[in-house]
Amino acid sequence: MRKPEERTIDYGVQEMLVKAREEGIETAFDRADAANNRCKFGMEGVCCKGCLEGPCRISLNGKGPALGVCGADADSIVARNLLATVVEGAASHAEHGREVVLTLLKAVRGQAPYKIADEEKLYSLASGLGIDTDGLTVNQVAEQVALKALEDFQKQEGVLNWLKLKAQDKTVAKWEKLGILPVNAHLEIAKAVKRQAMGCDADPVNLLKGILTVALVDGYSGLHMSTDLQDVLFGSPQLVRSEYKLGVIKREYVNIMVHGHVPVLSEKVVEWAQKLHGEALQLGAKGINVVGVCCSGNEVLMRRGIPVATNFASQELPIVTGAVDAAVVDAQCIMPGLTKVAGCYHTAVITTMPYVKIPGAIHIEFNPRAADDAAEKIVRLALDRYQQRDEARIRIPEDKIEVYAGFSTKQITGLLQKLNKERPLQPLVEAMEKGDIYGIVALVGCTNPRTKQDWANTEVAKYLMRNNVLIVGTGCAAHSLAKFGLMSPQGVEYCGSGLRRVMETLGGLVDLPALPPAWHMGSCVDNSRIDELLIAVADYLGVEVSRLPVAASSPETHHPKAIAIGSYFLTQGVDVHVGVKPPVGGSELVSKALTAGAGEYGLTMEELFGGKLIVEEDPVLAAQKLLERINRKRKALGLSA
Ligand code: CUV
Ligand code: SF4
Repeated sequence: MRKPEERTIDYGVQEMLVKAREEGIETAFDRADAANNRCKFGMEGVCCKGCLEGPCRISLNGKGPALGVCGADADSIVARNLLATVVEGAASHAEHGREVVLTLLKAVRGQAPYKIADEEKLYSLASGLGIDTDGLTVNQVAEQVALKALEDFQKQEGVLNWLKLKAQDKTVAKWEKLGILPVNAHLEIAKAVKRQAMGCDADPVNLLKGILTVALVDGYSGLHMSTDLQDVLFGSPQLVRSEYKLGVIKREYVNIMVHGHVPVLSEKVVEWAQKLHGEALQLGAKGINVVGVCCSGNEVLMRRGIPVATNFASQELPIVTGAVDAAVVDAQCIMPGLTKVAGCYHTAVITTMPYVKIPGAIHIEFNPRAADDAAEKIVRLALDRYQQRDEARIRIPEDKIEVYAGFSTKQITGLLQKLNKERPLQPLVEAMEKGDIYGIVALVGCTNPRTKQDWANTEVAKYLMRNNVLIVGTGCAAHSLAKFGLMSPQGVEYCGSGLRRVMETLGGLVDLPALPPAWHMGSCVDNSRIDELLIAVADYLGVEVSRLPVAASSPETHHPKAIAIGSYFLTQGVDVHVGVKPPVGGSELVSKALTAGAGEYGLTMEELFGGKLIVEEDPVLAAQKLLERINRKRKALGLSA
């Protein structure tokens, strides 16, 4: 059993782990310790459960079977398993995108209580999609945009509309030549599920191409479409101040924790928490306090400044404070363990989606049409549970910290326009050329109960900042950086002098001593914002994204979605680091295709796109490797090393 300080570097979480142990409550960290003896075949990706002839596993030391019963070898099995993983990630994101599309469509047809919040973004999408907006009302334009989005789940030929809308032409041409362009999200996902099934695709190279197609589905039908239409519905984020860590839970308030992903739900919960404020007062509370966890937390933080309690690995711990009255979830990254922990307190865990239920939770179905009804019920349930609190068991860590978030592309260009009205990217690019900003690294992904929470995420970021690398963060990794001050003006303490100077100059434009050196760009689907920023810089320089001195890093990965996002960045030629080993070691072909340099091993990612996968558990070594890659790309671009 690891000690609390070996499980997380977050003091509040450590304190709650101690409390949980005192009260005999098990958390994911305990279960991770108990599951420590992991199956080697699974770890290397050579276990196949594809049919009832198996499960088959390929020997790792050459002394056992080299083939499954059907004759599949390690290369096919590893590639098929990886495809299945990427499909899970892409399906999660594409379903997210589709839900948002349907919400928008219902909203503009008067069938759901949501309104257009960002008309400017709507019109820019419409024009990008080739929609003639002449004579159309705003709602009619939105309807056309939504229908274009829906086509990406329906059409039988052509290419995803959102890919054509968002990707760089030159890169698209590369994908076309390789034959990996996706037609429609559902079709590609179904095709991929079929091809990895027993008796279908056994060619590892062909399977790798299948992975790339699904990665593009993830990027466009998942990430980009979700962010774009969420911005239309709920507004594009702007710089916002808020707070992080378990100390944001307030004893005197009714506390509602929102967890999951799609803001269609969390936005309504926030709205109804405000509407029912008076009723909370009547119960003797000071109000209703909504706190976020994981990506739902990111969504409402970015647009509403709602504070964030914690991230993935410690999602059960807010409940251990004894002061969370309701935990409401939608989908993805929801630990079933939540209801076990909640069962030891007065907390209601509320599931909301017909296809995501958890034994022990209360199910209140949420759909866009009945959004107000459901959100009201959810908040009322929290008010109800508030009255059942056991005061004696409440203990809330005091620790909390200030953070600035809301770095959408709109926010960033708006800010830079104060320096250069006509060519806002000029100051940023100039700083990159001079080396004041040596490069940009996207610090993304998760935390994982197996590894020390927040440690690798923050260590990689700090090392890079010291070397003047600007960090842009999303997902639960962004939470890690925020929890440790890297997303506040004080974060410049960790910076090299060049980066510090740039952040101080930019901070001056918004009356802050400095801009945080790690920009919070949102949830996991908001990796699209990072993509958009990189494309803007690349277009400005007249090059492909693959040539920029940038990289992505996910030091504490856990979810298939993170693997899908990483694969998506690889298709753009961006180097991707992961700090938890993906299960591909059992196939030299697959691991080399991902990790070897151009010319080092047959066909590799680097050869095809210009970036590769870096697997490195040690955060300092990882940061050094990323710097070395950035250095290389700087040189190739003719920039100082
Ligand atoms: Ni979407 S995928 S843990 S970072 S929510 Fe956080 Fe977020 Fe899950 Fe990984
Ligand atoms: Fe074994 Fe082949 Fe069936 Fe997989 S698909 S379980 S390798 S027989």
